[in-house]
Amino acid sequence: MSKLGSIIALAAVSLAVSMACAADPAPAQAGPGEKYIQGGGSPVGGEPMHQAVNPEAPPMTEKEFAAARTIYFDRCAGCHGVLRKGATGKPLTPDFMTNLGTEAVKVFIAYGTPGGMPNFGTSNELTAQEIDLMARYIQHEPPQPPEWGMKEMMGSWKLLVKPEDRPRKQMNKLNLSNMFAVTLRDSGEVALINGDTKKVDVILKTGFAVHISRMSKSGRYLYTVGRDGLLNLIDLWMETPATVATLKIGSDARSIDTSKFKGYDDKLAVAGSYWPPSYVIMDGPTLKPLKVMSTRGYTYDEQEYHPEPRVASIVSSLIKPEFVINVKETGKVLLVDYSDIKNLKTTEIEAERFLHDGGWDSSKRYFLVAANMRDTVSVVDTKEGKLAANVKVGVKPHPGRGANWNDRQYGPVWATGHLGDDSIAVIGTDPRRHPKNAWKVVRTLKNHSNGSLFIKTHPKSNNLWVDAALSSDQEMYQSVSIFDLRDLSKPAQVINIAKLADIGDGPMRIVHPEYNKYGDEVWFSLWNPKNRQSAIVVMDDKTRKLKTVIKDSRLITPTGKFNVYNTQHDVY
Ligand code: DHE
Repeated sequence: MSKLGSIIALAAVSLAVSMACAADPAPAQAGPGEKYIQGGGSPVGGEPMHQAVNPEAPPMTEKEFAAARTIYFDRCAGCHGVLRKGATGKPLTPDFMTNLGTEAVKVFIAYGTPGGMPNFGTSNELTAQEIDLMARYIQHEPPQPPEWGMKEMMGSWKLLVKPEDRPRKQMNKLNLSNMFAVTLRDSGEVALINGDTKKVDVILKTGFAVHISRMSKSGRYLYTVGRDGLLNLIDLWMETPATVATLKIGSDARSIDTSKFKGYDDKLAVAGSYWPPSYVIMDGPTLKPLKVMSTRGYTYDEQEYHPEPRVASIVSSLIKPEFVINVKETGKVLLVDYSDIKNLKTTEIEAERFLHDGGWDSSKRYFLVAANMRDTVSVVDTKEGKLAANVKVGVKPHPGRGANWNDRQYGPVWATGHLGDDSIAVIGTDPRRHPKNAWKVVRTLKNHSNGSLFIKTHPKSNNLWVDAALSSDQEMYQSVSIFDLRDLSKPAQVINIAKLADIGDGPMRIVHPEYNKYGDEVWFSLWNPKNRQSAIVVMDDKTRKLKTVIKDSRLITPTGKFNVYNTQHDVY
């Protein structure tokens, strides 16, 4: 095949290639959700790495190599993988790249591909000089970031307040169960906001671009995970809630949870890394690492070796002493039995590739997880320890933890929105009493746009709230759809939350609905870039009217919000 032929062929098969995850909420330039889903900005780029040279490739100075490496980890690694063996994007191995040659590779980088590769050149995201640098860089051997084993973890572990020096009872007057832990993404902090007074009680320093918060079973301890792999353990019982331990589990991470089976309350925690690809089981009250497990291995379908299968969502079973760990690139769900971690038993379930986020059904027996690049929701039966179904849904499902309700026509259901289209897939989840509907899309609702990230309802509510935070249209990403669960034949009411909040200028993406404990308020983040005013907008669930806007100059880039009670009890 000619060189041009190779280019065209590669363009045609390149279904979804590299992108940086938006570090601020400015409109995405690639297709809806493309920028987000491919990830990007990996903190791994900051790690020391050896310059690997390929004699077949055009030469690079040490300085050029270092500059290209930074660009790669900022913009490309999320999709092509740290080791460039391909993840959701194609492999960029030196043999293939040298065969294509510098000029051809430059064309791809500059113009993108119809399959989703962004046009880094014509969009002015990279200069001609940077494109030349990158075209040469990917013809060399990929440098490997350092591993991170028990020795490094123990070296990073800080037990700031020992369990015996902590309070025996709650020392503050806060209504902890209605508190919200709010991710302040770009300041690397978590705000603890009082759900009753709507005041910011405490702001705590956490890991870089902190991602999610999860609760211990008792509701006393809050755990956060930074993208740089730094975990914080926060004791909510202290006079002023404070971090009592930290641990670095790797250099790139997204997920964390705690043991919730009877008898294991507040005993263990588990966190998953993107790099090194692994998960770690820790002592819950101290974060002392107990066991590190690699997720490197073979893809479930083609049984090809993958060197960096990243750990995506993790949930904790209530019916067994098990963590449910989702491995993205191999498409496997691991049910890890933590009752005997010296003799660890793991059930490895073949699900679907590129597992991302998901949540429990209302019975907490089935876990539904989006395999977003395969337009599928995998359903795992955690009681039987096997795959219940792979359900085909819309384009790039993204549920967060999803939404459960008892549908008047179809019985218990769980729903997800989509990044790639404006549909909302409603899936039947009760094989015992509604076998005909189980693991089928029983309804498809119409969201106001594509680009949806999160969807939420509450057992006490009749409403379903859906964002479109990654739509490319400002009116859309500032709006949410609200469906009446008593009559889903009615179209959604669409409300522009950013206009309602009226806080000034900026792109102001409206993201992540989260209910308060009582199910009568829905909180949204008004996510502006870090140099602009952001806010939390509180809506009255019943009237669908604005209740209040929480404005505080310390609320920098708020994104995820985790109500203590709802997170503790997996209410969604
Ligand atoms: Fe997330 C959950 C990964 C970008 C906000 N995100 C998750 C989970 C994973 C993940 C694996 C599930 C964790 C769990 O349940 O254990 N997120 C990633 C990425 O890889 C990605 C695409 C790119 C990246 O480089 O990180 C990414 N995520 C984002 C954002 O840009 C968001 C919108 C803003 C932010 O704060 O970074 C974002 N992700 C969230 C939120 C959740 C989440 C709010 C938890 C949802 C919930 O209700 O549980």
